[in-house]
Amino acid sequence: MKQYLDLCRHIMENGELRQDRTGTGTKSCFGYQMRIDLREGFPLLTTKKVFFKGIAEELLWFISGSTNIQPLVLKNVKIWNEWPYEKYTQSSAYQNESLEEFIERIKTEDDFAKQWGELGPVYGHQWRDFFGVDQLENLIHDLKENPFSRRHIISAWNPAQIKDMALPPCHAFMQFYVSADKKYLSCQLYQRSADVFLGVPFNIASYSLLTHMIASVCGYEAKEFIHTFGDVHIYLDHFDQVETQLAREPRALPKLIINPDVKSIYDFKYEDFKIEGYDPYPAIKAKVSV
Ligand code: DHF
Ligand code: TMP
Repeated sequence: MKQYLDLCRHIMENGELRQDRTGTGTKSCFGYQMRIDLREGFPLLTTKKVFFKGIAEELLWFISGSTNIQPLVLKNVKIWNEWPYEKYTQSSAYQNESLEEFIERIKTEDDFAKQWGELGPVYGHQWRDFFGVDQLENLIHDLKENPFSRRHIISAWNPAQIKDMALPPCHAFMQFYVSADKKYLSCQLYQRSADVFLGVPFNIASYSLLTHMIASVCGYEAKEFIHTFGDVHIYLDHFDQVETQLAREPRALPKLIINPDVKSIYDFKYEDFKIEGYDPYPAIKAKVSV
C-alpha cells in the first residue's frame, strides 16, 4: 500500500528524535492523514505478511465488550499478552512465572484469568458501556435511521477512566459518514499515538474491516477509510525493518469477502470473513515496546 510506505518515508525524512514512555526512543511527527479507498481492495499490507486472524479476532473481542485477554489467548492471539503480564510481575502475587507460564495460567485457570487477565475499561468496555451508553448499538441504529447525521461517533477516550486502563486508548475516536445517495459508508479514525511498524498495519486493517461490517449490516457499501494521526512514530529499534519494507514493491491488494447473511454486528464470527488473493512478502519480526 503506497499510502503506508509514504507515511514511513515521511517520518524517516521529517521526524524528530524523541524520548518516549517506554524508554526505547522514537522518530516522530505530529499530525498526518492517509485516505484509503476501500473499493480498490482490502488494505492488508503486502510488503510484509500481516496476521489477519489476530486482527479479526481482536475486533470481534472489542465488539463483544470484553476487556479480559482470556478469550483472545484461547484463540491463540497473543497481541495483548505483555500488558497484563507487566502488571502481574509488579504485584505481590508474582511467583517468577515466565510470560509463557503466565499465559498458560490465564488459559487454564478462570479465577486467575479474572484477576490478572483484565486490561481495565479499554476499547470493548467504552464502545459498549461508556457510563451506561452502548455507543455501538446507537451508532448502528442512527446510521440506518438518520444517515445524514453529523454525530455518528464512538469515543473510546473516557477521561474519567483513563487511570484504570492498562493502556489509554490509542485509536480513540471514530466518526462515520453516509454518502448523499445513501450508497456508501466511510469512516474516519483519530489515533492519538501510533507505532507505525507494529500497530498501524493492524489499526488500518481493523477499522477497514469494521467499516465493511457496519456497512454490510446497515445496507451500505464501504467507501473510504481516513486515518488521522497525532503522535505518529517509528521506534528506534524498528528502523531496519522499515527499510526492508521500503525496499519491497507493493503487490495487488487482496479482497475481503463478508458473509452477507449476517444481519447483526454482534453475530459475526471469524469464519464469516474471507481474504482472497493475499500474496504478501514474508513477515518481519520486531520487538514491541511495553
Ligand atoms: N504498544 C506498542 N509499543 N506498539 C503497539 O503497536 C501496541 N499495540 C498494542 C498494544 N500496545 C502496543 C495492541 N496491538 C502487535 C500488533 C498489534 C498490537 C500489539 C502487538 C504485534 O506484536 N504484532 C506482531 C506479531 C503479531 C503476531 O502475533 O503474529 C507483528 O509482527 O505484527
Ligand atoms: P503511549 O500510551 O505511551 O502512547 O504508548 C502506546 C504505544 O502503543 C504507542 O507506540 C502507540 C502504540 N499503539 C498503536 O500504535 N496501535 C494500537 O492499536 C495500540 C493499542 C497501541
